[in-house]
Amino acid sequence: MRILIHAPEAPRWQETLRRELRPTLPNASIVTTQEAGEGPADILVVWKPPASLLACQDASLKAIFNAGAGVDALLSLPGLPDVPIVRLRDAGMGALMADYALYGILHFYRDMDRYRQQQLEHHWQEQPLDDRSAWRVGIVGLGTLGQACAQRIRAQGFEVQGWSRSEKHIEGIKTHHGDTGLTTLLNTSRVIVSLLPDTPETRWLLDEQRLAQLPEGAVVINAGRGTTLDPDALLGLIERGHLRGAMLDVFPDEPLPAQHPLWQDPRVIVTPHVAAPTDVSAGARQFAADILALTRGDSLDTVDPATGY
Ligand code: NDP
Ligand code: OXD
Repeated sequence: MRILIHAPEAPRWQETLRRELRPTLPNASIVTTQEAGEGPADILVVWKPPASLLACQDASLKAIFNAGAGVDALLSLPGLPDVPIVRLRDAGMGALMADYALYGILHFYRDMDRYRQQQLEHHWQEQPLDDRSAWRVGIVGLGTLGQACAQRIRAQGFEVQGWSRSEKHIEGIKTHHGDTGLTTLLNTSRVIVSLLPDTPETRWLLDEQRLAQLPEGAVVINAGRGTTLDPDALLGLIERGHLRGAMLDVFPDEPLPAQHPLWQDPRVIVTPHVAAPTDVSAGARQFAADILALTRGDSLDTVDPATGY
């Protein structure tokens, strides 16, 4: 079996996959495109691969393993082979994403945006502290990462609700789905944390009309995909005073262009797509277990190309 890895920014995939697979698949050849070049494989492990790597695959390809949670970059490539696609499920990202979301919520809830401004003006003034109950958090996209965030934020004493495509029942979390569900969630959340994948259905979902459904003074956190939220609409609502601020990790164009007004606005925190880096060891352990399952003919949890995630 030939496992070809294309993840030049994360060299530890090869070493960890080798370690995990050696006891069961001692003869598997596990090589990177950097050392072996592009060519046919039985299994591809890739993060944002070039289309040329897909173009040289043949009938021996059994599956593609996407070394990240979002599959948008992979699914958008022309000539994607018709084989099962497996993506990372959590792989250490849930805990880090929950840190990120919690940081953003506390930043605004504890008035750090206002204290920062006061500091710049050398102005000493205590801000009245809200009760946590006034800061209901809405998680838009209640999947692996959304649920990890929901549980942690709830454990910190915030009321949490969430929205997903399918109906869900999660203890302690009010859940919504469908168009009306999204409106209800937006109308009743002081902060939203968006963790949506980029799919044909979610693209530009959080547009001006939907963002305006948030109550006055609400805060937006987006760490899913930049294409799910219209940044100009967001900025307009902040400038008009309807929204208080935002923390954004993902953008329609990355890196965020140097001239983009989001860089300048003190009410917006911009981070460079770092909310939840993958724990490569955990990811490689998942993929090793999945590759072994594949060799046994067991069914795998795979991406649905029709829904796009
Ligand atoms: P999941 O696939 O587990 O969850 C996606 C969630 O979005 C699910 O709850 C799904 O609903 C919901 N969803 C998808 N389409 C729709 C729709 N049309 N309407 C309503 N809800 C919808 O993904 P993860 O939680 O693992 O990851 C989420 C995203 O986070 C990734 O796709 C990636 O883009 C991003 N990401 C960002 C990182 C960063 O560092 N900024 C790091 C890692 C991931 P349902 O539950 O019903 O299927
Ligand atoms: C991912 C990401 O999708 O890092 O894994 O954005």
